Amino acid sequence: MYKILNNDTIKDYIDNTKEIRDLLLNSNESIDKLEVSEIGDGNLNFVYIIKANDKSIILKQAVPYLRCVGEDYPLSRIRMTFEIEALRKEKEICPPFVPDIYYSSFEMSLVVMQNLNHHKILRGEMINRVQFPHLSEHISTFLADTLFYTSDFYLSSRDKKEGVKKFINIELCNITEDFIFTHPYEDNETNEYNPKLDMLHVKKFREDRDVKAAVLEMKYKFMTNAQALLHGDLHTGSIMLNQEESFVIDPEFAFYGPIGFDVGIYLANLIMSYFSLGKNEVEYKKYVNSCIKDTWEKFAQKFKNNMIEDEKKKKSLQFDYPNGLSDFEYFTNCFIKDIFADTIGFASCEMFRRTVGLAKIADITGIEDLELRAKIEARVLETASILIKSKSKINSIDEVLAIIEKTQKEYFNNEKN
Ligand code: SR1
Ligand code: MG
Repeated sequence: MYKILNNDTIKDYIDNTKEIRDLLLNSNESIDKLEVSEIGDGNLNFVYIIKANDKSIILKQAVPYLRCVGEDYPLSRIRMTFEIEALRKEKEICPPFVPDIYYSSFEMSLVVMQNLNHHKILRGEMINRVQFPHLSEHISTFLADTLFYTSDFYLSSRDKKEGVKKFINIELCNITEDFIFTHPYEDNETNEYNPKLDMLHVKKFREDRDVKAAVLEMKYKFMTNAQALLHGDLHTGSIMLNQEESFVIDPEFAFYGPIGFDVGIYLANLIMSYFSLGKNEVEYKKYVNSCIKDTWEKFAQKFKNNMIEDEKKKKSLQFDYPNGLSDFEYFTNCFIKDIFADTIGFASCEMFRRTVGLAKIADITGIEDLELRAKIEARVLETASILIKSKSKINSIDEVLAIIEKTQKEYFNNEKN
């Protein structure tokens, strides 16, 4: 029977769950040996680290409400089922980038997994200005492989539709539909504003016909375009890493959606990290810039390679003629061009919502000087507006970087100090 665990009751639960007990204790050892602490700082769930005998595990439990709002916002625990199933699928496709799962219980809405105690959350590391040489290589592979191997390009029609059915994640999709695609563009009570942000910046994008039309287009795609199994919440807080390894965690928002959503959410978080940097942080800016460029370019190349290699293996009759493979390659370029426009569109929506919506990001909220923070937020909103309106006309990631750079330069040039 389901019960919400806490620091005290968790020991008894482990005592009665042999699979977990055996991970930490010898059979004759008492549960008093267990050290438990709750370390979750996310918006949805409770996360415990449990240690004994130099061993440790992570236990993550979903509660029947949205943690960051409280019990007034009920949320079904079924999200843990989606998280467990998505972790399993991602592990099958990309083993080096997904933590090991040791135990799971649908009844208790919990999962027990590898404690990544030699790894840290990417967002925090970016705030501390740490560089990771393999990050873009790893994340681009994770994106290209999870998104390709769950798509119609790779799966049979039946298997793909079974996948779509398995991952009908109504409630968490609803959160995204509300908090990314709806509330930030209306006067909604859940929105939160930096008191120093001039509301004219908010009015400007909220009353821009072309922004509104583009946001609705992205929302509609999110709701209808079941291209591949998405992580669904791939921001920099969903990655744990060190200098050698990177792990993608927290896929409870997983569902079949548009490929550009995962790529766009991740790039948006890099872009906002870039905007949070000061004028003189030249070296780190260069690094974040390279992450944005490399992630997109490597992802696009790897996804295309996956498509071409798969086509070579399948040798479909449709392309069985002398120029067949190069014509298929032409198709892969057209496909990636569409994904790029979607990526820019979804990235822009993430930038709007992280600025005026409920869930913010520490890269920017951590800036204590509210006036300075407001200037950064205004730049994020302006850049998101430019990007979303020109998403179909932008041909390369370098053009995206040039738009970001231009907004940043104009701001620094207007600054007196
Ligand atoms: C209302 S929940 C806020 C956000 O937390 C999650 O990490 C998702 O990004 C969601 O939109
Ligand atoms: Mg999360």
